[in-house]
Formats: sequence, structure tokens, C-alpha cells
Amino acid sequence: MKKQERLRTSLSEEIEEMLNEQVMKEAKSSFNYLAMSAWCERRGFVNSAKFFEIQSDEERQHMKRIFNYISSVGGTAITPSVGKIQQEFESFRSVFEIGLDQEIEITRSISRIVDKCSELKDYTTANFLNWFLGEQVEEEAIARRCLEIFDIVDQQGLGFLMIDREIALVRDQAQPPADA
Ligand code: OFO
Repeated sequence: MKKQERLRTSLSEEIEEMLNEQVMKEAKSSFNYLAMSAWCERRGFVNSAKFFEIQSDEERQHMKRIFNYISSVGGTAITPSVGKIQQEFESFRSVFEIGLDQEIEITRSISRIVDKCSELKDYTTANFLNWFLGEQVEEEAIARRCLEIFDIVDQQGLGFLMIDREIALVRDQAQPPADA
């Protein structure tokens, strides 16, 4: 059956597997951001809660974009299981550090798929993934800017309040990728 299905798609088994793994990573990122949003909300950091909620929605869009691509080129898109999601965080700052690490890992993961696409001459998928590479430049810049705010502002009492206010502005100030 598997062989029969492969005859109907130009997608190699290897790339299909990597794309499905990426679907899972985007879904996990979405849930991670949702947990971060709830953590911020519980501590009264309402702007940061909103910030992470938006991030979560975006990751879900990314997941769907890849999921739909797999289907549209005749592959088998797999609904992901994401495992356990971290709900508690050491500090306000650590939430943003984890966010940046997550974005960096996603960038590397997409780059690995693009590498594999070059090796297998799958230019269609490489072209599809280009959009994600542009998006990652923006997302990493946003996450780094958030951490810069922590570096600039004194991290206690009123400082936390200022950080939370500044976080509300970060997405508006970010430059969109050229082809977004
Ligand atoms: Fe979809 O991982 Fe970032 O934005």
C-alpha cells in the first residue's frame, strides 16, 4: 500500500518524514507558547501573556501550512502528538530565554530539511520552505529583542512592569521578512 501511495507523489519518503516531524515541532512550539502565555497571565504580566498567545497562534498557522503542503503534493500528513508541555518556569526572564532557544532550534530544523531537499533535488519543497526561513529571521529577532529589554531594564518591582509594557511593542517594531 505504501509503495502504491508513493507512486502518486513526487515527495520522497525521507522528506515526507522530516516534514511531518516539523509539523510536530511547530505544534509543540504552539503549545509551549500557550503554556508561557498562561504562566505570564497568572503573574499579572498581561502584555507578555498576549505576546505569547500571538506567538502560539502563529506557530499553529505554521503547523497547518506544512501539514497542508504535505497533503497538496500527494503525501501523507500526520496529525502530531506533542508529548508533555512545560507549565512552570523559573523566572519571567527564563520564559523568554526558552522562547529564543525554541526559535533557534526551529530555524536549524528547517535548514536541515532544506539541506536534505538539495541532496535529493526536491526543489519544490525547498522553495516552499524558503518562506519559513524568512519568517525565522523575524521570529529570532523578536525573541532576541525581548531579552535585550530584560538586559536594559532593572529586573525587580517596577522594572518588571516596564519590561511587560515594552514587550507589548516588540512585535509592532519588528521588520517583516521581505517576501511576507
Ligand atoms: Fe514556526 O517556528 Fe518560529 O515562528
